[in-house]
Amino acid sequence: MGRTLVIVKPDAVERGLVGEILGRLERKGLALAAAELRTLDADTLARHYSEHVGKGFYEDLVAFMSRGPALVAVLEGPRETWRTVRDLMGTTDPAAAAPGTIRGDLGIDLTENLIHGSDSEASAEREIGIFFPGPPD
Ligand code: 3AN
Repeated sequence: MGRTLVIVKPDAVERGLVGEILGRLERKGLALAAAELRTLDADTLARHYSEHVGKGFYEDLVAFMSRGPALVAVLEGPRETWRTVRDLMGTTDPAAAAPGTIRGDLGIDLTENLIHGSDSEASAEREIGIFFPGPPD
């Protein structure tokens, strides 16, 4: 069993795409293990995006990610769930993401790219710990 962290970002919530995006993950066969609509604060985002702190786009990224509620969720699947989610998401820049992926079908902007998914097993466990601290169910 593999778990990963997903954030349906504020742009997707504003556009009414939460159901579309979670639906794609669920139709693939992944299961929701936890989910909550939350407005993310700067401290939480600095932990989550620690590798991007100080980069040119970081301030814009935090302003965007905290401007309204996001849907934070844990998805479960049989194995390497993080990779399954990343494949369904498409590449970081929606303008270049393949048709058939979430970003390729639904987005065009590099910062407002709809969804976050952990990029490794280790990232998934680290990020789940940030957003859903406490013992696992
Ligand atoms: P991904 O979300 O595909 O894992 P990361 O972790 O490299 O991509 O980047 C985190 C977020 O930072 C992206 N989802 C995007 O919103 C934003 N981002 C990344 N690179 C850039 C960039 N060059 N310019 C603007 N925003 C960026």
